[in-house]
Order: sequence, then structure tokens, then C-alpha cells
Amino acid sequence: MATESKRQKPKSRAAAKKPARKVVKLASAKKPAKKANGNGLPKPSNKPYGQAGLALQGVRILDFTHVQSGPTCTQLLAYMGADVIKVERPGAGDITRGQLRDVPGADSLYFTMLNGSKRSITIDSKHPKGMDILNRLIKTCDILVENFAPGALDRMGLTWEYIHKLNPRMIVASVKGFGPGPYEDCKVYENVAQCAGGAASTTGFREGPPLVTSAQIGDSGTGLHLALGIVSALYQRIRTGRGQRVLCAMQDGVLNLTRVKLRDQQRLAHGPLTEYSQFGEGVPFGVAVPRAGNDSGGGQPGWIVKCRGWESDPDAYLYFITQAPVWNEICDVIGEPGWKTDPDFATPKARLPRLKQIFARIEQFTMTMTKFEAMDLFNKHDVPCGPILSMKEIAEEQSLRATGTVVEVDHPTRGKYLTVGNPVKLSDSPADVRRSPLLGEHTEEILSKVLGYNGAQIAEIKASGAITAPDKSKAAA
Ligand code: CAO
Repeated sequence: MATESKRQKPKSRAAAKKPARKVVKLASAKKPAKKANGNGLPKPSNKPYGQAGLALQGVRILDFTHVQSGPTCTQLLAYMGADVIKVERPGAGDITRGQLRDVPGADSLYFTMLNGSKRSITIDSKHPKGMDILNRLIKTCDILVENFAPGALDRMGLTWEYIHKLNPRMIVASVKGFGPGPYEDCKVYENVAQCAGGAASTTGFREGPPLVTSAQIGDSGTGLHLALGIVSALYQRIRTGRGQRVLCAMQDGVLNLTRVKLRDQQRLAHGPLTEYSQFGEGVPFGVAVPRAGNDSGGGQPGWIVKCRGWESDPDAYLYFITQAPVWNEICDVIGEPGWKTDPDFATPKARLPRLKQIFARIEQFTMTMTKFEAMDLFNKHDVPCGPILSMKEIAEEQSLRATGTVVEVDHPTRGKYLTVGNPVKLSDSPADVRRSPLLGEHTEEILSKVLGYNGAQIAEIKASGAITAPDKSKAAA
């Protein structure tokens, strides 16, 4: 783990006013390590749960990420307690700071919602003094994370061999669009990955074109995969003492999340996919998995049905699953008790060709109530179903605030905003969710407190142009 003794103090997730963590000495630096058990492992802490520090406390990350995929990964690791130092180009920073801006002059929500709990340092990596700073950072960090276009890190001079020589313990984690192969040199954004990973061809309605999903499975999905690779590499490093490279290709990440469709592709060789509505409609299957609309992807048929108000409210719908064990209850509630014994409806197999008819009847019933009333009613009978929640409803949902899944943080230039907190809850490690840093907000703090530069050296670095944007007036003169 990072060796220098000044670390961050964990803060409660909601108290997110200041981005900079108060630097305190690691508990382990003050006290001798606890005596080990006979098996060499430390004794269980006797601190109350939630007060034994954060899961990744002591881990320092050199964050070279931008846009969404990489930042998702490092933000999650920061929520888990890692000290994430985001390196940005002087004067410009992560391009998303200025993209989709809603408040003039303030960092966009695109940026702020992907870079919480990090520190920002500006460094021109192509300036010799900038490279000196990076060298020092490499020596003091545990992990370098990047999602530049293929080859960009090498062009900066930061090849794996170079980094590994400076710090053999360094884990170098990368997101790329494609893994080794014909497309490895291509730049990739979210929807390209959704298309190349098999999600788009299997999303949407049969009659319509391929569809991308709003869930950012290419960017955020791959960032999550990368985070798992990083903590695995950290764990292995405990044994081996050395770092390794971690690579997640967005195509691979999307395919991993779309694996049920690769399952169906292989099933096609053995006959039609009977749980797809297409089967009941008598439409023959082609050579590849078709788009299945709102059919459920599993063995229990499901569909989206209208609820009261659907004519004016685009989200007045309920996802309804006709789970076999509760079929009798469904029949009773919707007023079709005869279906419990009718051979056309009594068994899951008999129902498969009639799914359209069944969901039309269920819909007739749910249209008499709101999606929330329907949810309450069917849940009393253990029927798996869920309201289609709009983003407005999610933003206002108090239970998500209570669990820290949606967190309001305060920002010096934009004011309060909502962000998605840590969706992974650890019982002994509260999430550390704080606002995103301003561009270069922690440059001096990191130079002095992390890297040990003195005042004169910092002044010299500043004058060199390695951490500041080029002076346009001078350039024009
Ligand atoms: N100082 C100096 N130069 C810097 C710098 C710094 N601090 N930070 C970045 N740069 C430079 C890089 O060195 C690179 O320069 P060269 O191309 O001259 O070597 C340059 O900035 C741009 O990097 P890039 O090619 O990664 O950026 P882009 O905007 O052209 O492409 C993207 C963006 C996302 C398409 C590409 O980075 C990519 O394909 N990444 C991998 C896949 C990925 O993560 N995609 C998800 C994006 S979210 O939808």
C-alpha cells in the first residue's frame, strides 16, 4: 500500500462539503501492529463495525482516467476509501468538465457525478518537469488507472516496463474499447461497445432496429469490471509482492453482461426459444438471437403492462412476472380462477404459446389501478413485479437517500447536486461520498504533502508551465 504516513480521515457519506480529506496519521503508523494469530493473520478488530477505517484506506491511486468508463472505476474505489489522485491536463482537465453543462461556469454534472471523493492535480505529462512529478507519483501510488485511446499512455513514455521499473508493486489498470485483435487500436465510446458486445442486436422490438440501452453498460459496466480486477490484483500482490497489468475491454464487459443472449444463441440450435413471445406468435426464429422486446430474459415469463394513467404518464407501467409458483394467486387476483385448472393455462409449458393473451388479461386488470397500487396488491401475493420508476421518482425516493444510494452533496460553484453513492454496501466500511474536485484544486497539497516538494521547488515548477495552462496572452504576443 502507499507508504507515506499522511492519510485521509474517513468521513460520513452525507457530510460531503469539503472535497479534501483531512490528512491524519494512519492508525497503523502510531500503534504497533496487532499481534497475529497462530495462522499469521491479524486478530479481529475489536472496534465497533463501521469504525475500523474504510475498506481501501491506505491504497493510493494515480488516476489518469477521463470521460466515463475509467472515472466510474476510480470513483467507486474512492468511495471505498482509496486516495484517488486525478491527473488532469492544465487549463483543460477532463473533457467532461465542460460537456453537457447546465450551470454556466460550473463543472458539469457529467463530471461531478463521476469524480466524487477524488483529489485533482494538474500536470502536463508532456513537459519534462511534469514527467518528474509523474515519476514521483508512480513511486508513491499503488495503482495507475487509465482509459486513454490505445497507445496514448505509451506515447507519454509511461510504458508498462517503465512504470514497473520505477515501482514493481504498481498495478496498471486500463480500459480499452477492444481486446487484442482486429479492432484493438480503435477508439470506443459507450454505444459502440453496446453494439460490438452483443447488447444492441438483442435489445428492442423484433420489428424495430437494434437499440442501445440507457444503462451505461459499456462505460460504467466496464469500470465496475476493472474495479474487480484491481482489487483482485491488490490481493494477489499481498502474496507476490509485485504489480500486474489489468485490462478490461468494453466489448468484453458488455458481452459479460449480455451472457444470457449467448446462452440463447446456443439454445437456438436445439429448437425455438419458447419463452420469447415470438414463439407464441408463431413467428419463426432466424439464425441469431432476435430482439425480445420486454420479454423476461429468464425462465419466468414477464412483460410490461399498462397501469392507470398510462395515456398521459409515460411511466405508468408495471413489470409483471408470471412466476410459476404463484400462478394460482395471479389467477385469483386478476379474476381468472378458471385458468388454474384449464389445461391451456394450468402449466408453465401450456402457457408459453399464450403469453400475449395472458399479459393482455393482466393488463386489463392493472389498468384499473396505479403502478404503486398494483405493486402493493401483487406483492401481498408474492408476485414478483416492479413499477417503472421515472428518474424524477428515483431522485425523490427517500428510501434511496436513506441507504446512501442517492446522495446530495454541496459544490462550491454549482451548489447542491445529487449523485449516486456507493451501490455496494459494506458492513464495516461506510461509503465515503464527497463532491468532485475543482480542476487542480489539490495540486499544491499533493506536491507538498504527498510528494515532498518544498516551497521553492513548487514555485519553480509553477514557473516552468508544467502544472499551469499556457499563458494565452504571452502566446499571442
Ligand atoms: N498532459 C498532456 N497530455 C495529456 C494529458 C496530460 N495531463 N492527459 C491526456 N493527454 C493527452 C494524451 O497523451 C493524448 O495525446 P496523444 O494522442 O497525442 O498521445 C491525448 O491527450 C488524448 O487522449 P485520448 O486519445 O485518450 O482522448 P480522445 O478524446 O481523443 O479519445 C476516447 C477519447 C474515450 C475515445 C479514448 O480515450 C478511448 O478510446 N479510450 C478507451 C476506451 C474508453 O475508455 N472509452 C470510454 C469513453 S466514455 O464513453
